[in-house]
Amino acid sequence: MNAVKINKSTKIVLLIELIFPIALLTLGIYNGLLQTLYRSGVIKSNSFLGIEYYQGLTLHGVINAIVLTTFFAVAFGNVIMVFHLKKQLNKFTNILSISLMLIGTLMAALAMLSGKASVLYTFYAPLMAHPAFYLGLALAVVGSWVAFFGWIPLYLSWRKENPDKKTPLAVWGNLANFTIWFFASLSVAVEILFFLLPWSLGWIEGINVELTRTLFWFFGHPLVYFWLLPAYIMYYTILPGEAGGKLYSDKAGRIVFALFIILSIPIGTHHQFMEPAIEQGYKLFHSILTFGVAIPSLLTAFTIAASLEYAGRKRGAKGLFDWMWKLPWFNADKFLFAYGIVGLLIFIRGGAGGLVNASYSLNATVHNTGWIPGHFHLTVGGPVFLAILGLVIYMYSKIAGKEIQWKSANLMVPYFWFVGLMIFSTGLKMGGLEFGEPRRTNMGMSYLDTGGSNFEAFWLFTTLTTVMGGIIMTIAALMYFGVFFKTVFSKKVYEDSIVELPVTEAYHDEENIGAFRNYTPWVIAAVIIIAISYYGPISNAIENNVKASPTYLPGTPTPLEHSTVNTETIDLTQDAQ
Ligand code: HAS
Repeated sequence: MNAVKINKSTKIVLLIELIFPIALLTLGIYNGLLQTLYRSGVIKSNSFLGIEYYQGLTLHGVINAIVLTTFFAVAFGNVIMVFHLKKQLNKFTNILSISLMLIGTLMAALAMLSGKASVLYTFYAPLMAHPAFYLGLALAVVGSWVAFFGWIPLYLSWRKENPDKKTPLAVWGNLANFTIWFFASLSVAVEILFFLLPWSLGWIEGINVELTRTLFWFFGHPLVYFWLLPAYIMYYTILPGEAGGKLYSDKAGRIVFALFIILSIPIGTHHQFMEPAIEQGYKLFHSILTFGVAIPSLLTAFTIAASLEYAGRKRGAKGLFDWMWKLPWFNADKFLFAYGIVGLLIFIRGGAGGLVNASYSLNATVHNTGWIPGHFHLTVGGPVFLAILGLVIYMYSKIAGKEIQWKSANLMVPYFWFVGLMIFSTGLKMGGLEFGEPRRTNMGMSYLDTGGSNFEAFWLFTTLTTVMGGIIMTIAALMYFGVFFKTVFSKKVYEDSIVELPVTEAYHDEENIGAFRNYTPWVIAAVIIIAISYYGPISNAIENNVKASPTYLPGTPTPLEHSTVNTETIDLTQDAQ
C-alpha cells in the first residue's frame, strides 16, 4: 500500500484535530435538536437546561459550521499533503497551528457557554459579544493560516523535485481551498481587529453596522466554499475509485477548483440583497456572478455522474439507468462511497435552492424565512457534513491503527441522515416559502399560543415536520457518535501512525497546461474581480452609515421593550401636502 508513516508529533496533532471537534459536535448537535423543539413550541420555556434560545443557536452554528469545518479542513489538508506529496509536516507550524486553533476555540466556547456571546455565527453588530469571543475566533482562523503557510514550502520543494509531474489533484484542490480561505478571512480579520474587538473592549463607541456586515459577507460567502471544497476533493479523488471506477476527467477537476478561486469571493452581497444601503447595480453584479459560481458545481455534477456511470458499467450494468443500482450502496467496507453519494444526492436539492436565493426577486420572498436554514442544511448539513463524518472516521482509523467498530451502523448513518434531513428541510422550506415562517425567533413559535390565525396553525404543521426530521437526524448523529467513540476506545489492531487515502485513477488523464501548474493567474484574476465587485458595496457601506449604531447586548431588554409604543395617530395627508 501507499501508506505514509508519520512522526509522533504529527500523529498527536492529527488525532486532536479529529477527536476534539467531534467531541464538541455532541454539544452542537444537542443544540440543533433544541432549536427544532423551541421553534415548534414543544419546549415553551425560553431557556432549557440553562441554555437560552440565542445562546443555543450560537453554539449550534459556531460549533457545527465554524469549528468542525475548520478543524476538519486543516486535518484533511494535512493528510492530503503528507499522503500525496510523501512529505512530513513541519513540526513548528503544525504545533503552532493546533495550539492557536485550540486556544481560540476554547476562548470562544467559554464566552458562548457563559452566555456572553449569544450573537450567532454571523456575529452581526450591533449585537455585542465578550471580547474573548472575537479574539478566540481570530486566533482559530490564524491557526488555520499557519497550517496553510506550513504546506507552501512542502509543495514548492515537491515541485522542484518533480518538475514534470502534475500536481496531485487533491493537492491542487486543497491549496486552492486555502488560497480562497486566506483571502476571504482577511476581511473578517479587519472586521474583528479594527471594529468589533475595540468596540467590545470599550475603546470605540458605536459601530458601522453596514460596513461590518459587508466585511462579514466578504468572508461569509467564500466560507461556504471553504466548507464545500474538501467534500469536492473527496468526490473527485476518492469517490469514483470507491465505486469501482475512475474519474472521468482530471482536467475538469482542476478547472473546477480554479474557478472557485475566482468566483467564490466576489459574490457576498447576495446575502445583503434586502439591505437598502447598497445600490441595486452592485447587487445585480453580485447576482450575475452568483449564477456563475454554480458553473463549477454543474461541471462537478456531470463529471462525477459520468465517473459513477463508468463504475456501474464496469460492474456489468447494461441499460440507461442500470448503472445506478450496480454501485456499492450497501457495502460496509466501502462506507466512504455511501457518505459521498448520499451527500451528492442531497446537494442536488441544496444547490437548486441556492439558485432560487441568487435571484433578487425570489430572494425578497425567501430572505430571513425558514427557507434559508432549509437551504443551508441541504448544503453544509448535507454534502459537507457527511463528507466530514465519513473522512474523519476513515482517517482516524488509519492514524490510530484501529478497526472501525459497528460497521453496519456506520454504513447506515448517511441513509438515516438523508431521510431526516429531507423531512427537516421540507418543513423549514415549506414554512418559509408558503407561510412566511421566520428564520429566527427568540420566543420559539410560542406566539402560536397568542392568537389562532391561519398562519400560526400552518406554522404548527411545518415546525412539527421539522421536529420529526430533526429527531431522525439526531438519531443518525447518535449512531455516528457511538461508532466513533467505540472505535476511539477500542484496541489498536493495525500498524498505527500512518496516513493513507483511497486513490482514484483518471479515465481521461489530460496533459497539464500552464494555467493549472500554478495559482498566480487565478489569484490575479480573483483580485481584479473582487476589486470591481466590492469597491461599490464597501463605499456604499461607508457613505450610507448615517450614524454609528448604539450597542445591543443580547439578553438585555431591547430599545422597543424600554419604550412606550407611540399610539398617536399620524396624519399622512399632511406629508402629502
Ligand atoms: Fe448558499 C445562503 C446562494 C451553495 C451555504 N448559503 C446561504 C447560507 C448558508 C449557505 C450557510 O444567492 C445562509 C447564510 C446566513 O446565515 O444568512 N448558495 C447559493 C448558490 C449556491 C450556494 C447559488 N450555500 C451553498 C453551499 C453552501 C451554502 C455549497 C454550504 C456548503 N446561498 C445563496 C444565497 C444565499 C445563500 C443567495 C442568501 C440567502 C438569503 O437571502 O439570506 C451554489 O453554489 C449552488 C450550486 C450547486 C448546484 C448543485 C450541483 C449538484 C451536484 C450534485 C450532483 C449529483 C450527483 C449524483 C453527481 C447547482 C454537484 C448522481 C448520482 C446518482 C446515483 C444519480
